[in-house]
Amino acid sequence: ELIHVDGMQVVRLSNAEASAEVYLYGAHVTSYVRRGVPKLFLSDLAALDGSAPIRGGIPVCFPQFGKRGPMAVQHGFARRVVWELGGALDAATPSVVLRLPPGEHADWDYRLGCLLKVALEVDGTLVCHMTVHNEESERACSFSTALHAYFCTPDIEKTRISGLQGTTYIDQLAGGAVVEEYPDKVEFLSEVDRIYSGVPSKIMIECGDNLVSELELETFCDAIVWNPHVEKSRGMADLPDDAWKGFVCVEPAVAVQPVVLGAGEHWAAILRIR
Ligand code: TA6
Repeated sequence: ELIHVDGMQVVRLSNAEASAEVYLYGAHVTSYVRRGVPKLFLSDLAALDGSAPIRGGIPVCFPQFGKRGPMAVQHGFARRVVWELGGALDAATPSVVLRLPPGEHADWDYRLGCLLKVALEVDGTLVCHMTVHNEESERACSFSTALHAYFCTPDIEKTRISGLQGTTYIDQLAGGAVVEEYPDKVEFLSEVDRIYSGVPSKIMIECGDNLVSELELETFCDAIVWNPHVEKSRGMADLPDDAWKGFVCVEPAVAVQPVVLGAGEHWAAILRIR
C-alpha cells in the first residue's frame, strides 16, 4: 500500500502467506524481509529525505554505472530523483511499477524511458524487472546500468560469493586490471571492488556454511562485487564506521559493454532475490 514517511511517498508490498515484505522510496527498494530475515542492508545513517542517494537497499544505477559513461555524476542521475508511480498498485500480486520522470539532466540529452516493476512472488521471492525504451525517433543511444544491491551478511570476513569462478573481473582497485577469477569463492579480507563480466544466471552469497541470499539474473551479464572494508568506510559520512562488516554488495549490471539501443527499441532485465 501507499504510506507517507516524513513527507516521502513510500510503497509497502507484503505477502502474508510467504511472510515477505518490501519497502520502496520511489524506485529505491530500501527493505526486503523474508520469513523474518532482513535480506537487504540499509545504513542507519542513510539519507531518506532525497538529499543524497540512499546508502543501502537497491540503488538503481542508470543510465550509467560508476564513471563508465559521459556523465560526471557517479552511477547516473536515476537514483537521485524520485520516480513516479507508473500505474495503480496491484495488491494481488503484489507489485508496483515506478517510472523514471522525464526531465533534463546534465551531460545527458537522450529521451530514454525507464520503468522498474517490483513484485513479490508467491514464495516471497523479490523480483525487480527493469525495462528501458529509447524514445528517440532517430538516434541510437547507449547506457550502462546496475541494481546496486546491498545484502545483509552476519560477518563479511566469513562471507563468500559463489558462482563466479571461471569468470574474469576488472579490478577497480588495481587500475582496471583484468583478472581471471581462480578461487571458487570470492573472499573479503580487505576492500573488494570488482566488475565481473559474463556472470552466470545464479549467484550465491554464503556466510560460513549458510546460504545467506541467492540472486537470479536475466539479461544482466555482469555483476559488481564490493565491500569498502574499514578504511573506505571511515570516509563515508552515511555509513557507520563498523557497518562494513554487515553487508556485501552484489550488483547485477550491464557495465562492461554498454547496451546500445536503436531508436524506438526496448531492453529488459530481471533480478530475483531470495
Ligand atoms: O559498488 C561499486 C562502486 O562503484 C564502488 O566503487 C563504490 O564507489 C560504490 O560503488 C558506492 O558508490 P556511491 O556513489 O554510492 O558511494
